[in-house]
Amino acid sequence: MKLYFASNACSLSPHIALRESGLPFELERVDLKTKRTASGEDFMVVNPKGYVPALRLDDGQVLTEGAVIVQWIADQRPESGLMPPAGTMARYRAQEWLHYIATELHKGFGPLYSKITPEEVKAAARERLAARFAFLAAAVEAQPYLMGQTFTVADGYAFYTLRSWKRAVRPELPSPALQPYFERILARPAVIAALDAERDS
Ligand SMILES: N[C@@H](CCC(=O)N[C@@H](CS)C(=O)NCC(=O)O)C(=O)O
Repeated sequence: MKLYFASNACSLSPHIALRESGLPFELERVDLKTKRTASGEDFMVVNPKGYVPALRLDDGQVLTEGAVIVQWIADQRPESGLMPPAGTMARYRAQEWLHYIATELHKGFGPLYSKITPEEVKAAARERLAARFAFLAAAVEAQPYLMGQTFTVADGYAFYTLRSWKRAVRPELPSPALQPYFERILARPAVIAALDAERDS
């Protein structure tokens, strides 16, 4: 199995999921500007959508869309608890988080990364993101992880968006309750190893 990734990109979420799962995998760095991979592959052939993450499975298929890739990874190791069992209400709750993180948080950063976004649009995007993060903060105020006591792939994805806030907006997180949550995830050995492996050499 091979994960196509870029440093500081949302591919960090499946990267964390893979390390948390203990599944064997390889990493392939993608240059998102040139769409070439470190080993010289044309990334547009791997994933015609042109973006990371993409996961090449052992049978050669390529799976895309981060919120789906992490569920596939979790389902390979059900005993890891990275995702509740399919068909349970808890599974839908975890999917509810994944979808919220993908559509309200991750994609909410879009305007901040564009050179042509007017400053007032960027300010509105930051304000909207802060309001969306407040909902995340309320969920982790009284429990260590989004789903309760157990780390799930939703926390790995949420961690990526918190890191994005620190990089694209300011070092202080939008709600104080998010800081211990961020640090709890940052201290996980799988997360430390993923960040280490993604560092540009
Ligand atoms: N819908 C995709 C979006 C993935 C995405 O936004 N990837 C960004 C990095 S975080 C990317 O590769 N952008 C480069 C590009 O679009 O050219 C998903 O949820 O996985």
